[in-house]
Amino acid sequence: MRFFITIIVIVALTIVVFMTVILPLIEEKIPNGKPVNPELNGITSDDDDDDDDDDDDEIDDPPKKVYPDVGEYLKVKEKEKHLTNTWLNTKDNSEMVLVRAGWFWRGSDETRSRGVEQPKQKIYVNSFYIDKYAITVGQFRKFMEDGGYNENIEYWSKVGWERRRLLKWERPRYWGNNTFMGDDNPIVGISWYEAEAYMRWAGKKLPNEAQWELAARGYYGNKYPWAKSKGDIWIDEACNWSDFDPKAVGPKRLRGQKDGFEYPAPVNVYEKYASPFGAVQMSGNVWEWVADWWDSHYYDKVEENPILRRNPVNSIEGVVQPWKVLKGGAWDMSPEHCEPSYRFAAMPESRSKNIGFRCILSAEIVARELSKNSEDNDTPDDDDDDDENKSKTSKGG
Ligand SMILES: [Ca+2]
Repeated sequence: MRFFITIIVIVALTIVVFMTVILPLIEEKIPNGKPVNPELNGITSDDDDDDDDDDDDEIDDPPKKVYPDVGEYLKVKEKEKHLTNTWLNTKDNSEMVLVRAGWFWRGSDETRSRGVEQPKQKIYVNSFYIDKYAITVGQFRKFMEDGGYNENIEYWSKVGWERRRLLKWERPRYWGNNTFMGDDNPIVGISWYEAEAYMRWAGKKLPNEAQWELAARGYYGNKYPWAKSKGDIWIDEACNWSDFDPKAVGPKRLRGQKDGFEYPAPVNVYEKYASPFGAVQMSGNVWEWVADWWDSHYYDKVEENPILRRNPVNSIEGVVQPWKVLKGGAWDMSPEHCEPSYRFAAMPESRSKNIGFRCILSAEIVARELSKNSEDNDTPDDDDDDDENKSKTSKGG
């Protein structure tokens, strides 16, 4: 009997010791019972609640309200308060304007243009800077003087250089034609590959279709760039389009009776009709090459795949339609073509007198330059680095 009592006491004591001493020690070694990702150096993210491996459906749907609601916009602004509203890319002396990250409406509900702008959809784009103006003849001349078409093969992609050799591109197609040669006129007659070589020389990139459209329309899917201050209606004098009057006789038939220009206008005309971010002539004057390959069903694909709703860019060359996307309309196009939602396309080898381009820089690159500059300013330094390939903040507003 005594033996059994001793056994029961020992078992009871063992259980008590296990519960009160050993168990807490074991639990302490597994904080919150969560695995820690060694790649994150022990840091766990705020939304670390889902530890399932299979969280493909974690990509957020776009918020119900279109960004920016003021609170969210201010949050991004606070996070990026180091970014200046404007930037000067000193390599090609181009003013650039900041477009802050956010969701925006792209596409159009209108059933015109073969339905390629549908469905209208919410897209998220990271912060970037875009050229305030299209690249000019004067800027392109600098690229040429810097050996852009000659031995500087590093400016060209492999495919671009092959095309240049094969098709004997030595200069833009209309170079020397006075109609297109004003220094402040947009460069035209350049293929997509020549635009690509320029952007590499200038240390910039071509915008993708989503970036271009956000820069032109703003977050709310405005129909026209000037909507912010002028209402969202077509204005004959707000951009250079084909205001050609076939019924008129004599000089009045010419394009330019309403907007002032029969052929391409200098890039700084119509400044007061700039986009919400300050980009000028996002409608009319010249079509602009963007990075994306053409796909008439691309918006459907984006709609079906939530991952594509953030920073979408179509990098797949079409087999039947190996074209690049063009945006913005041109001096010889109708108002409909000049709507920023309108999608157009051309062979990348096309060198048309109504196609030009502008460039972008990611906000990360500018942020890096800004912090470099502020470090430079901390130490007195008289060196003038103007001819180096680096950028500085613009003093202008
Ligand atoms: Ca015109």
